[in-house]
Amino acid sequence: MNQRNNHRLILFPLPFQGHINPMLLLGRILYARGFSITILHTNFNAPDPSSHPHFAFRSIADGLDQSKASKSDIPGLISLLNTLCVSPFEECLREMMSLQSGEAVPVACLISDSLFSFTCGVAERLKVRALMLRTGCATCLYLYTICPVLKEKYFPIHGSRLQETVKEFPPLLVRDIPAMDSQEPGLLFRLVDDLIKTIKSSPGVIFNTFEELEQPVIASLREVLSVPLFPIGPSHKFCVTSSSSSLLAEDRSCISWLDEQPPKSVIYVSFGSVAAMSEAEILEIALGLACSEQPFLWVVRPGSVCDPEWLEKSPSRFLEALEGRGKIVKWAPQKEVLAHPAVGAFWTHNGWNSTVESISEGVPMLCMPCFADQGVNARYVSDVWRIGVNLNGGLERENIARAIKRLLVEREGEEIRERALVLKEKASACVRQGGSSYQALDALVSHILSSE
Ligand code: U2F
Repeated sequence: MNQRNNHRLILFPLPFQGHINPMLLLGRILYARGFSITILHTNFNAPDPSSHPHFAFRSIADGLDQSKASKSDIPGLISLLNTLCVSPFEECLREMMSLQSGEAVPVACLISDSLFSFTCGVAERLKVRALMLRTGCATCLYLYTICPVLKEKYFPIHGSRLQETVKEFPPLLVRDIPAMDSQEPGLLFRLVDDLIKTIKSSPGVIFNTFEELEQPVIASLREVLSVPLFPIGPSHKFCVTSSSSSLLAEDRSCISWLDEQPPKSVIYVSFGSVAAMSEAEILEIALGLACSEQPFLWVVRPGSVCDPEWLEKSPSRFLEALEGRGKIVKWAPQKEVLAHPAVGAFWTHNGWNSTVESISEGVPMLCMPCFADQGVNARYVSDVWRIGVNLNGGLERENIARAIKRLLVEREGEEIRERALVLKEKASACVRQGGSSYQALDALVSHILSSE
């Protein structure tokens, strides 16, 4: 399996957890196909090389003043990185491609996160091909291609229209259209515009999705973009061994806690690596979990809560629920948690990685999208694939408890689980030899090698 093919790939992830994970997974997959892998990364949110001993790591000095980088303005941060990284990235890539660089294996291709829109231009100047990794779903990218129409017709989004169906793309509702706060008005539209231009001029786009999940949209996207698309998901299912690219330490005590719980009884709660909650929201979640009377495993990430002392101030009812029935960790080995037989449902923000990981294990979802593509992902989970429910009615304790019981206790939950298991089987089949993602991976490898 590990016969080297004398080609080096340079992978350049956007420095956020939800982008680092799929890029490093892609590196592992392509390493197993014989490529040498170099991860080029920013100093900001740098991945830990010790978890990936087979990869080479090189950092570029992004010059980001972390104290000034607003983590609540993600579009602003992405835009800033797109400015700060250009010169150090070009310098580093040039050095790696020069004969003097001392790299034993020549560079065959660059694979960049598609939100780094400047990499295409640099690659063109240095005459290296730059494939793009898109870390969201294909459906969302398709929506971005019709962004001018949506902008014209639905923006600014008014409360009265939130429940309206998007006529150009049912069953999406206006509330699901990707949006994200930024201090600079219109910045999200500019980023989307850059993203589509970058992708259209690239030699190919890789996705962590699979044909059976997102057809016919993948076909429409192929037509609109006119570039080769490689849906190779669920990518983590190509890797036999697990290895973490977490920026936070995983608390493995939750696995032994899960071992003690009855099968399919636990609601796993995690809202990803970016979303933050107000104190009032956290309290409502805590009381909703307490009222649900079901076991729960809850990830409360440092930085996702305004007041780090919130647990000490929690009402006694919640603390009682923690006596054996609940477990809180700062960061979990999520893929392992979702694969655990005790987990019966996943309350998620529907970041694309979490959505795919849940689908791969056949775990029904309670959807609570926060921003960006998450509304689209959640709508597909609840209305298209019908493997979860939306937290309609808002973040309110009785409502939360009711939704959890719908999934874990009631007949409706069983039907949802049956559909989720059918989709899980499709996800497993597509990474097996001859499956759609397996073929897409073969095609990707040939595509990379044909660039010579
Ligand atoms: C952004 O999403 P997030 O990073 O907030 O969420 P995910 O896409 O679900 O990715 C989170 C990853 O972190 C892992 C989890 C996922 O691979 O398994 N993880 C973990 O290991 N332990 C934990 O306790 C919690 C999570 C963005 F906000 C979304 O809108 C995008 O869809 C996404 C991809 O572009 O990036």
